[in-house]
Amino acid sequence: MFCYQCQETAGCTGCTQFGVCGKTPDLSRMQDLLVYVTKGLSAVTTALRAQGEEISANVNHYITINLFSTITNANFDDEVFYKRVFETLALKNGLLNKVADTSKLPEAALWTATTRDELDQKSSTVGVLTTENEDVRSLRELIVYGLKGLAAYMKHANELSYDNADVSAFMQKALAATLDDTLSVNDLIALTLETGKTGVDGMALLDAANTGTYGNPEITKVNIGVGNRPGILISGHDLKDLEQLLEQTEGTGVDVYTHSEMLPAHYYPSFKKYSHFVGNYGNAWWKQKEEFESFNGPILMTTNCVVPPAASYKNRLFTTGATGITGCVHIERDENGHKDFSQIIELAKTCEAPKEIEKGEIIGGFAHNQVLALADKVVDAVKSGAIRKFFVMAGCDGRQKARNYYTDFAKALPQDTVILTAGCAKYKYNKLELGDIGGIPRVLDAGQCNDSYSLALIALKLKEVFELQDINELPIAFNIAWYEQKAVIVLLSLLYLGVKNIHLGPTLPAFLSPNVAKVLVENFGIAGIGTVEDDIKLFLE
Ligand code: SF4
Ligand code: SF3
Repeated sequence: MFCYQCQETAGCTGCTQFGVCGKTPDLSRMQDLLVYVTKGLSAVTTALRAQGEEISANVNHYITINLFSTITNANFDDEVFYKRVFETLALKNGLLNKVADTSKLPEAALWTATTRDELDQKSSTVGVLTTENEDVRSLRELIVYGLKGLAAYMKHANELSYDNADVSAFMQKALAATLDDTLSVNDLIALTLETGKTGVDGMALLDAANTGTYGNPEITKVNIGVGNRPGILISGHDLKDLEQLLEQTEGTGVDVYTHSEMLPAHYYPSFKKYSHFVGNYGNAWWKQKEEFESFNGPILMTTNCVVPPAASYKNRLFTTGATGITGCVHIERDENGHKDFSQIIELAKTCEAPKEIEKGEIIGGFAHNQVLALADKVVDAVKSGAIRKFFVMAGCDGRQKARNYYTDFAKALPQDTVILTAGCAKYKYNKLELGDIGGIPRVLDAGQCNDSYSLALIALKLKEVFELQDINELPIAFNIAWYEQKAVIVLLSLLYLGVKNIHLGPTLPAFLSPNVAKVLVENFGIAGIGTVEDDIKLFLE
């Protein structure tokens, strides 16, 4: 196996024996094969679009979920990947005979198989390292990882009946392009930026889907303690799953708690009407082994990040959507999108209430609509000098010790600075007592990682208010933490929006070759992190 798609990749170069995340070599190669056949299908759909054919939403959505399933910590169930490879081949074979000229199609579009043995054999020959030139490989993977992140966001929007066929068409064109040996490094750099542009479109779509369905996030205090009834813990990013769970648990005597990236659901008006929606339990994804243990009740994983569970709570762990764990019950949607969570609810009734691990409240809900409602106050604070600088610290959290940098950084920032956050990165500092500036909390949480879009909108609005030409003239610094591929699409989107000098940590991606890293450094001022002291000095210069 060879995988270097996430920040925790072994030795900061690549997982070759076993995934640090728990991915086995067999699973890794079957995920490689799924990406390969998805690229093949995308080459076919792209050729058909060029002939003027329309591609159905079903095919678009199928491709989206394929990519999403291969995101770090989404799916550890080998069988899912065999099944999806066969289904992808069947979809592709059905479309292939409509292509007028198949001679220009890549091998991935023409290859097919009918037995598991054939899949096993092929899977060892289609991994990342099959691209020999390290710069081409680096750019291809940068694009594919960005597309994986985008796919996750599109899937959530699709669940809420929001769609954008142009985004799907681009995703498939870009996937097909990663098979094209005639593209130069410069072509691939251009495609990388176009991926960022489409990332903005995808996040805008998801923002419209979430706010259009559940209302605009508003300032909310979220309880981090527990009640005395049994509970279900829901994690991941899928708000539609949460909605269905809240509806089905109402009046059953079972409470619902959020974990990790589901925390921001509390900020949406639509979910406030549920009195059994008690609060948020625990922290970011990587603490799940201890927190799922002490929660006592069932856990529903709607998306990444799930980690292979301990035997002690495995029978309480359920997956749905793109997630999967061998041996855990997976809840499927029916043809109308309905999911039946009754077995989770029945199990919850037999469980003890969650063990209290902390008490108190955290505050959030500072997505674009809420912050813009406070715009006058914010602008005045900037003009008067009460706020000297904003620090965008969005992104992911992770288990590496080096990430304590972000807690130390937040603590060391001067009192006249404000942190803008989104994603599970927030857990490194959202429970610190950092105070407020004239009533504006010093940590403004916009929501999930996809709500980084909100932070970009806020920056664009401030640029307009202060009548600046360039977003980089604003008193905003970007110190982003990344872990998995959703952070890659957030990063590419920010680059597309013209944001310069983004610092990325705790380490730079292993998939950036020295030459590709150089392009990012020279053109966008991308940098890693140093010591807290040096970095704060640098940012405040
Ligand atoms: Fe390694 Fe990350 Fe790939 Fe898992 S996802 S195998 S930890 S690089
Ligand atoms: Fe976290 Fe996985 Fe990335 Fe949505 S839950 S940000 S790491």
